[in-house]
Amino acid sequence: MEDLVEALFEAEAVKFGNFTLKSGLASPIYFDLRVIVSHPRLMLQVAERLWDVGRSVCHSALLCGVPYTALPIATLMATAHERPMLMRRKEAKQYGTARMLEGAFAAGDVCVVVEDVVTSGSSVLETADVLRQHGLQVRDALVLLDREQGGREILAGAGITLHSVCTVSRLMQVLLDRGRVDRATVDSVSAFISQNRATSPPPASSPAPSLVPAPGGGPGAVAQSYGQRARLPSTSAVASRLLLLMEEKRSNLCVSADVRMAAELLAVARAVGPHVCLLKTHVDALDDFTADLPERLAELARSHRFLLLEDRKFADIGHTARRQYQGGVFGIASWADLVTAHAVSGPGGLEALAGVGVPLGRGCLLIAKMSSQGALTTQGYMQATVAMAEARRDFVLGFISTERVTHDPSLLHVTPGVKLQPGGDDLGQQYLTPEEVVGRRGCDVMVVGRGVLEATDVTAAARLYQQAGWDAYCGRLQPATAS
Ligand code: 5BU
Repeated sequence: MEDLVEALFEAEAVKFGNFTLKSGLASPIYFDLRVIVSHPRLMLQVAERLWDVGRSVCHSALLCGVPYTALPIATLMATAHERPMLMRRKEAKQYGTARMLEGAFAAGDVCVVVEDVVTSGSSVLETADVLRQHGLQVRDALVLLDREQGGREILAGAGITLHSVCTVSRLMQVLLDRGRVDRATVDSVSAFISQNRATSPPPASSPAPSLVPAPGGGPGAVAQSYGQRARLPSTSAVASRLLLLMEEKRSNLCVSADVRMAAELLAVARAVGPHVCLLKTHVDALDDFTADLPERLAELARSHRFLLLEDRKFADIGHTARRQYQGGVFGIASWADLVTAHAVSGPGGLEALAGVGVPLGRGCLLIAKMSSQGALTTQGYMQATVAMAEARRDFVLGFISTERVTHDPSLLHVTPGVKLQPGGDDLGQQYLTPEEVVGRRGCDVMVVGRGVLEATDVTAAARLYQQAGWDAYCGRLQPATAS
């Protein structure tokens, strides 16, 4: 294995310096395993080492490489050991059979996923999802390099065991022992890895999460101010806009303006405008939506400095979701700063929404854990949602969730089901208090609908919630950063 590590270094499949990752994070280490196609002996070595770690699970399984880098690697493994292979397409063909998966298989067959590098596990999950949608069983994934940034745990949450040839720590030790890197480089890589771990949520049976610092000892999201988080390099432009606005207005309150008439909606926007960072709408529930309403709402949003969140909960296949976002009578993309979407339809739906939203500077909150009783948003689902968000950080600024699903300070947690009196309604809604949501659970924005709307004085109620949310936030900050 030591020789393989050195050969990867010589082929420049491992590099050190300052790199900006797909996620926007600045990293001192970069892996580019694509280069190994130019080094046939190295490719064979990689395939053999992967077979060695996966021998016990591969001997009777189909193999599928994550496109594109792992495709030739999986091919070498399959031919050398006479195992049948499957090929996953990244895009369905536009002609002939529109298949996403090529090769012969039957429902119930076991397939092992092969990948070059795993960070959060999202690319393995994407391929595993396609395989599972075709009735295949995916229980194991083989990877050459585990970056030790939470991928193993996230995959475990989705029922997949990760078998790795090498971890980044091991790789750094080998390169240090062989005089290829110095101690300072090893230290900067290990600091980066521990500060940028995608964390998995606690198991379903554990009590409500308490506030813990980020793994590795760095300041987690809950210990940093909104303003500090707005300025992190990994925070997207739209998330920064919201975080700065929250800091400036001293508000982590989103009022859910669930009313029947457009005039009522405008009146609520006017009444709560000074106290909120977000105004949430359900325009499809209005009795009298008209084309001029969005511009009138946008005007109020500009003058009171809040963002508009249309709680559309997109959940369809990409082709349909794109139309729903861009077109129709509501033309949501043209006015809503943020939208909500379910992860249930897989990455294609999100991809389509991002294709419309990103060029317009819009953002999306993925629904990780709903507030309603009996919601089917289970731990495995929540973890897969995090992985999906991480793969589209240019569009996804965080989650709708009743608990934190990641410690990453650049992702926001927006929580519905909030009232000063805990309890619920007769249709399964469950309420938590601002102190529980923001103070104890470490969520960032609280969504309040009826708690404000049913008050006799809507403005006074919004002010009360604003204060309660802000007190809970200040209480959770370290004394040094409390404002
Ligand atoms: P309430 O009146 O505070 O219960 O309103 C809550 C709002 O948040 C309402 O518009 C819901 O559609 C929305 N919501 C929610 O309550 N729970 C969820 O899990 C999601 C959205 Br997602």
